[in-house]
Amino acid sequence: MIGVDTAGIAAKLGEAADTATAIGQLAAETGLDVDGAYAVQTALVQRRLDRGERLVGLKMGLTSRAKMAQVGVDEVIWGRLTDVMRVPDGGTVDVADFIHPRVEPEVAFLLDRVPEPGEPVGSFADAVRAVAPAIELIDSRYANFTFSLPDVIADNTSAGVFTIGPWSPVPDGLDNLGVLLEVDGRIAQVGSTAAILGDPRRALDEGLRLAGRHGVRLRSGWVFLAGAATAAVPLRPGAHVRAVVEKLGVASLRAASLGAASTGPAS
Ligand code: OOG
Ligand code: MG
Repeated sequence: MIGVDTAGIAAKLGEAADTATAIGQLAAETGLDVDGAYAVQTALVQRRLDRGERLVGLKMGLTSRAKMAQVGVDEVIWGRLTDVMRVPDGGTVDVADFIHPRVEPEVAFLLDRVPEPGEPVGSFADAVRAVAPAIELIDSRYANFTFSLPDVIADNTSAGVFTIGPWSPVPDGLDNLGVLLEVDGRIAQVGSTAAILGDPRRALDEGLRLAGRHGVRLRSGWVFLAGAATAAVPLRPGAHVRAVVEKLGVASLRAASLGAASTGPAS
């Protein structure tokens, strides 16, 4: 990847997010490959850490066929979550802080004892303390929400903000729980946790493996988003969104009405 301007690409993506202004795709013109794209993602997230944000977790992307089909990229990807990206359950965001926000239903894990590099992956029950329904608000920084694999990796996998519902102890089975995404009381998407790599627990193995390739370790106390079970839907001003996961409960998020004040992300 000689000649790729990692810092320059990260700065463009960071500016696009900070100003909620779409940019054109970058990978084709800059020759960015997957490894180079993760290096850009690292630099992009470092900009947030430099202004005082803290890493609080990892998110998986494109772990379901529905998501792969929606964006036309068919590889599992991962990105980073910071404290400032987390919106309290039932909280409000302002769509004006984003370019073309979409929401999707997720399953979240609260990590407990994650294996050290080189250590065998123990049981899921050892690695995960609790599970919760969650909502991810994604917002590609690319025009028309259109990107290649390296583009979306560089853009921190379209991460915007996320909301975690109440934590529960890990239930016996996680592999076939019903998932609903509701907008203003109407069902917008229906799915099953089986859509997430056959079983969302597999997303953790993939996260350990894929992030491990880039020297990234998962930490006790981190949140882990396993990836959306259904396609994402556009978030409109004034909308009330609920993600319902069987056995786990509900996470909810509101979009402020046009012109209303918000408690959304500071940036
Ligand atoms: C990429 C992010 C995918 C998921 O849960 O699959 C993702 C995108 O759809 O823009 O977060
Ligand atoms: Mg997601």
